Amino acid sequence: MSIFSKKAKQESLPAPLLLSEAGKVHTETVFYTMPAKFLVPDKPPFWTAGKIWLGVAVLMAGLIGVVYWLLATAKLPAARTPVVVSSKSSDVVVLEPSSSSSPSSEQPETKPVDQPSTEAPTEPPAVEQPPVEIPPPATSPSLSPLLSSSDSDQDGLTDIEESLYGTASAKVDTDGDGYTDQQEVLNGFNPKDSGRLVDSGLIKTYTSMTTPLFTVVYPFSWSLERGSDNNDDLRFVGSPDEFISINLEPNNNLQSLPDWYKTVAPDVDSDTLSFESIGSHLGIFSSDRQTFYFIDANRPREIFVVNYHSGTKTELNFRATFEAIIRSITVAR
Ligand SMILES: [Ca+2]
Ligand SMILES: [Ca+2]
Repeated sequence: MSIFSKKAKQESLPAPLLLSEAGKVHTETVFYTMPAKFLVPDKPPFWTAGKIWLGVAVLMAGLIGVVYWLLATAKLPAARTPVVVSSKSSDVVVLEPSSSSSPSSEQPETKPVDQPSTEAPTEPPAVEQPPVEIPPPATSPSLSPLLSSSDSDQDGLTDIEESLYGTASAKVDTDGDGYTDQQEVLNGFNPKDSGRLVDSGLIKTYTSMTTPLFTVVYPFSWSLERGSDNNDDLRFVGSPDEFISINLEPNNNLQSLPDWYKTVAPDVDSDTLSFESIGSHLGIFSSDRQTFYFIDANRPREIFVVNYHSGTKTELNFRATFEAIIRSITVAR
């Protein structure tokens, strides 16, 4: 067979069959040429991408515009409302009736209420206790001294004091030594027997907590109360209604007793003040004679204030004992 015959035979044969890797048979694809006018330009991908980008840009611009519009419309009501209210006279009129009670004044009213309520808890503690501690001087000069209770033998010791010291309420001089019972008690002697009162067992001695030390005696059966462990605020309690107190008031400026006294009782006429000697102490009595003030040379920066608290009593049971306590105060050098 010649070459030409073989070639012709191949041209007449149908498209050859091809075997894929899997062994399946399929027909080879045949491409045909088309006229140029029907051909798609070479730049379709480029134009397609451009259109996409343009579309995306338009869409984004639209979205931005929508978002901006939404935000603008959302803010407008809140921002414009007050403007409209203030501009509309009708709205102002509506507000005025409610403000007839002056809304601007209502708000201030609520605030002050809140402020006092917050200040209230801090203010109540402001309780003035100093006046309670200040010994009651003779703020009313017209106060007249209370009388003493029954004194059967008229020796200056009430019947109650006679029993306190164990003396005879019917005898002026119980031990018959020539001195009355009152004289002996006031001067520190035993009214029942010879010797000193301090050795009789009828009294007790208190020694101060502060210096310079001072001592004071008081009836043995009385109780002692102290203000605190660090000071010498003392109370010698004779009965539920009666006690005698000792307080030391500061006198840092070393004022004279009358000058200091006037600072405590400014209403008192200084002309009515007179010094009296109670034992070795030169001091001033209040007009009711239930408070005695004196300065001891060994503690010049303090005022001794000895007070007889009689409570609701209308007569005094322990006036001699009150004076005896003042006399017994002794300050160490
Ligand atoms: Ca008496
Ligand atoms: Ca006597």
